Parts: sequence; structure tokens; C-alpha cells
Amino acid sequence: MRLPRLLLIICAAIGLTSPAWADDGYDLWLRYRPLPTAVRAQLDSRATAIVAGDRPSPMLAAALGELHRGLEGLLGHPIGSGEGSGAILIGTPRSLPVLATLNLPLGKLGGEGYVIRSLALGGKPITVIAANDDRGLLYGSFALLRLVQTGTPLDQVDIVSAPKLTLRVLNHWDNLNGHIERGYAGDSLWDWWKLPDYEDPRYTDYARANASIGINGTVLNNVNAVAASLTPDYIAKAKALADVFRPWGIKVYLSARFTAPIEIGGLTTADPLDPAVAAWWKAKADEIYRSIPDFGGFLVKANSEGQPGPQDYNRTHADGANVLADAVRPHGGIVMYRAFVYAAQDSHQVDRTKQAYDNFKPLDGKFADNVLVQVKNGPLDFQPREPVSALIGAMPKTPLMLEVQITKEYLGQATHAVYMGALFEEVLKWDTFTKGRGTTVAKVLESQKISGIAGVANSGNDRDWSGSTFNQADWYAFGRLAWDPQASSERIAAEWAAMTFTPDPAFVRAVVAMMMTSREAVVNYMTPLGLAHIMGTGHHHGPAPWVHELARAEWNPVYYHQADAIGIGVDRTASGTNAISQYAPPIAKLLANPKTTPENLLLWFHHVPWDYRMKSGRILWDELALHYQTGVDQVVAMQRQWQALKPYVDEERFAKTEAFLTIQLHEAEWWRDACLAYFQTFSKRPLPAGVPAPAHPLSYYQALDFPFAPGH
Ligand code: BDP
Repeated sequence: MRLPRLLLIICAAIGLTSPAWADDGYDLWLRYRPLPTAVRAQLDSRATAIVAGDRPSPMLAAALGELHRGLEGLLGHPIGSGEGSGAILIGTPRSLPVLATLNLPLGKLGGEGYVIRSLALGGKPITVIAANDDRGLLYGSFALLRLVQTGTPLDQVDIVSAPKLTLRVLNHWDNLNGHIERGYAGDSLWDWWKLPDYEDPRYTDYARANASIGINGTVLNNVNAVAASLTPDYIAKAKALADVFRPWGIKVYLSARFTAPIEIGGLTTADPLDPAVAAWWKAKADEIYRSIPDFGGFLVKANSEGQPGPQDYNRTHADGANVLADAVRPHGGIVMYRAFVYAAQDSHQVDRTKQAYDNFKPLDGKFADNVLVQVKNGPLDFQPREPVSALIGAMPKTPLMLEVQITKEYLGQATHAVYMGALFEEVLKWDTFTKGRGTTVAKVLESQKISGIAGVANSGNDRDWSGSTFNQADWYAFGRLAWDPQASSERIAAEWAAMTFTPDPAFVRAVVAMMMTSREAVVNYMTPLGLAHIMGTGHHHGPAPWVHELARAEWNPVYYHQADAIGIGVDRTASGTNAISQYAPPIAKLLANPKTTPENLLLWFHHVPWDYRMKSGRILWDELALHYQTGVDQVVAMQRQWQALKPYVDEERFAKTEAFLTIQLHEAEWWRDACLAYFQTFSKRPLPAGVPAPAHPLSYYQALDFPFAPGH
């Protein structure tokens, strides 16, 4: 609603409006608040009209609606009421034939790419958004808004952009009862109970946010799936969501439970080679496609953490994937089959971090051509830092889909500001050497016939979607890196900060510096030098490196650090588990020797004596303790940086971040104190200068208990 100008003036005079100073975060990076006057005037003269062809499709209508909403918000008045003669032209060469005369480089852009160019037409300043398909126009519209929001003048724009990966998908670990596994931002966005009859308007805002960063698929339900998601009632609910998402270029996928043919199909087996099972999946797929003609396909977690799968019938994962792939193939669907499997073997015998590779590598070439094997970025499980999974690049005949976790299960959950973009970039730039030097993860993904990346979503029904303003940046960065896996996470952070707060360069510089240290901070105060998985049992909140009594070896943190009187870390060289042998030879060679292993992964690959000399000249124990301290210091610095930004940020979002940074600091200190108190029982060495003694005895930390930690 627009208040009459006079009323606005009166309200402002008596201090009733504070439009720039209240923000609950709902609008994410699509805030569209009025630009500074000088920038606005320039935009005004170029945006007196938005011109598109006749009878726009629902998708083009969505794009046009967003352009109006965005530009009018940024201008502070309706399009056309400003001065000037410039216009925005948006279309394909078919829908707007004048575009065909402009020699635009649309040739290699596919359906999703776009061109944005400023030029003069008939003496008037024009900004063109052109594409081969309405999907490109949708993404081009958001890109134009991004330019304006980040303060780029429209007079010299010349951008040609197309996504480098085909499937850019969120994985929601949402249960049908509304609880989100590893969700720290409220309950599920999907109100399954009221669907399909009630469609929460928020579904559209969810789709807008995703479209704005190029996400084009969403898996609605948890990988720990229940068969009920595939019943007619739930297909109808999924269809309602698919209908809302479609104009925004987002396809719906479902996680499939492997034993659905038994549980809801009345069969006595789910053996993938049984013809009745294959027929059941085919009929189920046909049924889904009748409701959702552009259904994306299935995501499958099988024979992992207690989920059923093909191995229960002595079949391979390829058999399991292919029966589903055959069912969706006639409709153009795909299967994303997760490689996150372990525990079929005794983890004492076979290092857990080797098991995905052991299971999947021998199956290279055995998967149907519409299957992607979805591989977590690390060989273990979404830790603050892991080496990249050796599987990536190791299955040249099988498209691999990278899976990263946007929600911070192991990285402080909702309240820790940890910019995940930096982690994602580190993964994407990791050199696998699988086809020689320079075969980065990004390049492995980009070179595949079907390519994709999945992110475990961090959105829920909290008012600000992600549980904190800075967590929104993780969602944003995921989308932007999915579009271009070789992009810089720092530049993405700058874009996000400008859109989310203000494009003022002084602000953006400072906030980006804070975000870029935040990832290393969490590594330092939780799991420095290659430590991993020493979090609390089950909920993964807080430190618990002492846990050793759980039934399976790999459930226990002691399995992952192996501290003893001699040293700490896991020997994954030939004298130990030999996990390094799974990597390409140039990497395996480096990792074989502690001296040539990157120090930030040292304890992942080696059991290192407490008095081992590090590159700094300090012994390992001192270095470890100082890393914990550095992590704490970095959070203190982030607090200071945030305080200095107060003049730029509305009170609501400022205060929430401020409070969360205080939580983060307390928890960083807790991590440092608990871990050092515990590891000191092995190292038997004093803490180096600069590291305070733990605030409490070890027994205090060991007694802490969190039965109601979220997300579990
Ligand atoms: C682990 C989570 C668990 C997930 C599992 C998975 O703790 O909740 O179900 O990964 O990815 O990180 O399947």
C-alpha cells in the first residue's frame, strides 16, 4: 500500500515512519528499498517503461511482475511516472522481433542464459533483456534487478550469462509432520496438512527467492523418506506446490523410499530386479507425471543409516538406481542416487571415509544414463573442513552430482555466523588431478553430460527464512555458485551484502571481510588442523570429543581423532587405513607424508606426535591450542566489526546479529575449553602462552546434556 505523499511527510515529521530502520528479514536479498537519490535519477531516465511482447507466458508474466515490483521499489514510484525516455525491452527474438535485429550473442546461451545490454534504439536509451526462452528472461530480470540493487548504473551494461550446471537443486530434509531434520529455522515451509486446498502465499516468495539465484529444482521431502510421500494424497499436495513453483522455473522432485512397493504397493518384495517391482515403480511414475507433467524425478538414500536399499536383496546400488531411472525415463525424469553410504562394513575394518568410494567406484558405467550419483563434498559428513571426497572425478562414466549442506548441522547451527560460500568455493576449487592438474571439482561437474549440484536447504518457516540474516547469505551463495561454480565467494558475499543491507562500499567492504574470516573461525574453534566429527552425539551441538561408548565404532568421536599418549589424528596412509590410495596419484603422494600434507588437513590423514614440529616452528600441541584460541579471537573481531556497522543496519537485524555473535563467542570459548581440557589429558602438556586455562574442569563439559537441541 502506498501512503499519500502528504501523509508520508506528516508521519516523517512526527517520527512515525522509519522505513529503513525496521526489517524482520522476510524480504531476504529482494528488499527493493528506494535507492539513494543520485542513483535513482539515473535509473529513472532509463526505466520509464518495460516493454514485452503480447500475451506473455506465466513465466514471463512472473518476470515482468518482479521487474515492476523491484524497480518501483528501488525508484520509490511507479514505472513511467519519472522523467526520461528510456525503456527496458524484454523478450526472445520471437516474442519481440526487434531483438532479432540487434545481433545479440544468444547462440550458445541455451534456454536459461540471457543477455543484458544497454544500447540506443531510435535515439532512446534502452536496456535489453534477451534470451532464447522465457527461463532466460526470468533469470535475466533478476540479474538486472541485482545490478540495480548493487548500485551498477544501467548505461553501460553488457552481460552474457548462462548457467554452467544443469541441475541446481535444493534438498529439503523436511518430514511430513513439519519437522525438519537438521533444520534450525523453524518448521517446514510446506504445510502438508493444509495442502493442496490452502496454498500459503509464502510458497511464491520461496520460489521468487530461488529463481533470483537460479535454483531450478527442489526436493520436497527428507532423504530419510517415508513411503506416504508417494501416495495419491501426497502427490496431490506436491502437485499444488509444483503449480506454484512452475512459473518461477522450479521443478519438484521427491525422495523415494526404496521399500515403497511393499509399504504402499502391497508387494512382498522391493527387489529391484523383480518385474513386479519394476512395474510398480513405472506405474507410480506414470501416476506422478499425470499430476505433475514436469516432475523432476527421484532422490534416493538407500542402504545408508538404516534405510532400506537394493543390498537388502543382494543387488547393487546400480540395480537400485536403474529400476527407478527406467520408470521416470519415458517422462524425461532423472534419479539422484546418493553415495552417502557406510556401516554396511565394520568401520573398525574399513575406515568409514572409504566406504562410499568402495561401494560406488566399482559400479562406474553400470548406471542408467538418467542417473546422477550424488556425492557429499567430503568423504565423511559435512564437517567444518574435510578433504574433498575421492569419488569426485573417479567415476568418469557416471555423472556425479555434488551435495553440500547449506544448513549448518556441524557448524554451529542457526546462531553461528559462518559464511558457507567460502566453504563451497574451497570444495569447488579443489584440484582432483583426476584428468591431470587443474581438474577442479567445478570442472569435473561442468564437463559432465548431465551436471548438477544439490544443497541441503537451510530454510524453514522462521520469519527470516534461515534463522539469521547471515544464514541467508549461505542460501544465496549456494545458488550463485550453482550457476557459476568458478565464481568468487567473496564477490558473491559483496553482492549479497549490498542487496541485503546497503550498497554503500564502506559497509560492503567491512561486512565481506567479516564473512570471509567467519569460515576459518569456525574451523579454528571447533576442528582445527583436520580434526572432525567431535560434536555432541545425535544433535551435533557443541563439543564432545570424549564420547567412546556408542555401539558402532563410527558413531564415536574418539574414532575420528584417535588421541593417545603419543599424539592425535587418524593414520589414513598405507600404514593405517590407506584412504589416501583412493585419491589420484599426485594427491595420494602428497598426502602420504605429513610434511607435504596441507596443515589444515594434517590430523585427517596422519596420527601426529604431540611434539611434532609444525611449519610455524611450534610443536603440534601448542599449535592446536593456539588455533582454538585464534578461533575465539576471530569471533571477538567479528563482534567488533559488526558494532562498527551499526549506523548502516536497521535496529532489528542489527540486534539479532549482535545477540547471535554473543552466543557464538560463548560457544567458541566452550569449544576451545572443552576440547583443550580433554586433549590435555593425553598430551600432558601445559597450554602455551596466550591460551587461558579452561573455565571449568573437564567433568563439567562432559556432564552437559542437550535433550532438546533442535533439528535432531
Ligand atoms: C547426516 C545427518 C543425518 C542425515 C544424513 C544424510 O546427521 O541427519 O540423514 O547425514 O545425509 O549428516 O543422509
